[in-house]
Amino acid sequence: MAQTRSRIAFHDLQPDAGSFLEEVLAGLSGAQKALSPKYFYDARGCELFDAICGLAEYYPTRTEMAMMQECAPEMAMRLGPDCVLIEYGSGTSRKTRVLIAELEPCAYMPVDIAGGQLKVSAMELEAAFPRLKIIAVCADYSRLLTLPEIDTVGARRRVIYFPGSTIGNFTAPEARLFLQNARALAGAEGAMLVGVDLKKDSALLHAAYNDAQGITAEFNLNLLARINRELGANFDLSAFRHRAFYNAGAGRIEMHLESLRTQRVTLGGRSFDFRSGETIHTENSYKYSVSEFQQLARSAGFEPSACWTDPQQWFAVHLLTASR
Ligand code: AVJ
Repeated sequence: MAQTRSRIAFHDLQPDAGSFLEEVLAGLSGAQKALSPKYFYDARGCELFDAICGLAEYYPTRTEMAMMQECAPEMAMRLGPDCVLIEYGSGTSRKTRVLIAELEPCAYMPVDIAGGQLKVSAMELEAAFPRLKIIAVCADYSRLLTLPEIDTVGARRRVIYFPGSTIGNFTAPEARLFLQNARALAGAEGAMLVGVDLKKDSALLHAAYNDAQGITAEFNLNLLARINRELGANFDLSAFRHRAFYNAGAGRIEMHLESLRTQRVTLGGRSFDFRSGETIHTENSYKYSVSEFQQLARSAGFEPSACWTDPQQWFAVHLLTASR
């Protein structure tokens, strides 16, 4: 019988439960309570986010997917042969498939904080691309400065794919630092493909984060359910509601969880008081015009070398190359 060898390597660099607790305690201790959106993605959170991506109101996923189907050949041509494709926040790797088919990278390195989904997606990808070498890394990419096995793949060029406008989770200074780190990791010949949601009519933005079915609300509230499950907190989910709005001055959607009454929550031997109407800030989703994002990229040591947008000007994909 023919021997089958898996071409998937899996590295677990995931932050431990202790750092989750510490971050949650610190986040609930400030004047404006806040939690990091990276903690949305437990198994239920991944499921809910996938459902969001299919919502009629949530235009980014299908818009960027259509752009990839149309523009991936040109992207691949510009990037050239013998690339290693690194993806931050790979999720289901659905958009990446289009790019992989055109680019034919010598290896694909998906990086995601959600280990379960990462494993499943890597196996599905292996079935779809039998010759592709896959090195999956479970990690918080916002803190990643090196990648395991990267020197063994023999690539001419490192390409970091960061679709979905996930970069919008960072404030401008955080995004600059993140891009600088990505620039350092990608090296001299490095390139980056970044999907960025464009500024647009605020009613459209509002609808995308306040869907009629309430899936986004469930996604937001699942963060409290996760903290109850994993950290033994006692959040009463019926006493919080989802709030999302466009903050035009800051150029971002903000998601919050609003306390519907005065209440006290206990967690890790500490207690946290909420006033009625007080919120926990759970996510920023910054929107950038093409020139705003290009300026940010330049400030981080990248040269904007191409940019694609959809016909409605809702979404942009930027190709950045390392400037010397
Ligand atoms: C995955 C961060 C790009 O900000 O649009 C979707 C997450 N939050 N609906 C976004 C999200 C609420 C999404 N990103």
